[in-house]
Amino acid sequence: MSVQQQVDSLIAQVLRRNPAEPEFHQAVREVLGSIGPVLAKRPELAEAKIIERLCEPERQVIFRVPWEDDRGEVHINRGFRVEFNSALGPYKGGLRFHPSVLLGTVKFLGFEQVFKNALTGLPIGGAKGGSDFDPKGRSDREVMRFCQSFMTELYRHVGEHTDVPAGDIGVGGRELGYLFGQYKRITNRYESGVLTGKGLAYGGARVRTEATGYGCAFFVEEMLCARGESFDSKRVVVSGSGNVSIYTIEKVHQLGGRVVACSDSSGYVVDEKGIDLDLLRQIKEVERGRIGDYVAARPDATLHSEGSVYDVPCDVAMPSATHNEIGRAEATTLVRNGCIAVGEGANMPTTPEGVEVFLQAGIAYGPGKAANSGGVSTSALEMQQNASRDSWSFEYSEQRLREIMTNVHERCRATAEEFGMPGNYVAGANIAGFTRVADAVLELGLI
Ligand code: NDP
Ligand code: 2IT
Repeated sequence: MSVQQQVDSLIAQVLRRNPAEPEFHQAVREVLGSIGPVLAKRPELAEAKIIERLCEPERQVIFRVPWEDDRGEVHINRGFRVEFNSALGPYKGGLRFHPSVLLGTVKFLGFEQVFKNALTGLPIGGAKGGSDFDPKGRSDREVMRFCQSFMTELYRHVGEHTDVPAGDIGVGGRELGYLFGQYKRITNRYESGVLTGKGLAYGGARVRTEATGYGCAFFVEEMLCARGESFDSKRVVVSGSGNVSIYTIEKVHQLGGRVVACSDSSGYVVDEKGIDLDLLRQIKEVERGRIGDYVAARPDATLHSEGSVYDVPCDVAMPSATHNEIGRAEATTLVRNGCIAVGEGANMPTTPEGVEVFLQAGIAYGPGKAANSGGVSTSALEMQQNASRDSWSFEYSEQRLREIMTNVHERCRATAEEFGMPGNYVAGANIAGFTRVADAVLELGLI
């Protein structure tokens, strides 16, 4: 069988064994689509069934999460934790609370996380979890009751040496606080290392909150620099207006770019003077409001509820909301409007058709598993600080993050070049991540 036939047959097997999980299929196709050259060089990987092992989670936990709202009505949600691979370290990855969450969503994110975490070079395995709970419009007390119920089951499966969750969509500082409080209460252990993204008051690490957005900006800066460019005076469009978006905007502004648009699920705003970050943070972090509130306070800005944020002409696009937000049409518009770089703060925000448009156009395209790896990397730094009961300064933590992003960029760049695809960060990230985790799996024997 040729390598291509081997890959096709492996993909067909994943599709057959995991029906009705389109995002998981997409993520598997994306990684397997890049690793043919490695399989050709190293037949021992296929012999040891490394791909089959990487496509099968080590453990999948699904549980009922009952809770009561402020009016006394009972709700039943579903909780997930997919522990994908622990060859490189304890399972590590975020929790997503969003009504769209299904098992296939969590599997795609967990699969992606394995290779992302491997790419960072840090000692962390891959996992993801979450629930179809919708925190939007819920009171703090409702969110607390939900988190307590969620942790009442999850606590059995996590631990500083076992599985270390963090935040993702719908899970930020507030939720992690409630989750940690309940874990501590049930286990009677002050085990800081069981979660990352914690508040600074109870064992959190400086820069973790900012890390994904900052790291993505650093990664894009590296890609621009490799082409003799910089953020200086660049027009930037960021999708979303949550944790990743806010700190992407902050760092892009510090690096000399101007973010002219951002969004949420209700629409997007354009502010030619540059997004006012203090205002955005007040609306999103403090008031938990909608993007339209921004325009009410900034008369020069405009609100758009039709079309896409990618209709706004820009030099750099940084998708930071959710998966599959950029299809062929959005990618084509971006390229046509002169976009030269895309850095993915979100996980899998671009469809395969969109990726093809970017690669064909030859723009600098940084896929999520490379560009957004600053978040989980800083989580690993939080684990390191917790294990040594230490707490680093903001400056030192940011410097570590910057070094990590430079290294991730260099690993992707050099790997793409080694395999004859210079400038292709998709191939570079997938091959480098895959090789590191595959080598570890091989050495651990048949487990
Ligand atoms: P938040 O919950 O803080 O923000 C999410 C943002 O994306 C909101 O503006 C939200 O709008 C928007 N959004 C979410 N789902 C949809 C949807 N289905 N359609 C349109 N807009 C949507 O999440 P984060 O900022 O933490 O996460 C954003 C992305 O970054 C995700 O893809 C996540 O997986 C990825 N990521 C996060 C990391 C982290 O450390 N937090 C690390 C690496 C990647 P609305 O409020 O209207 O729903
Ligand atoms: O997708 C991701 O990398 C995250 N949501 C962060 C995971 C983590 O463990 O910090």
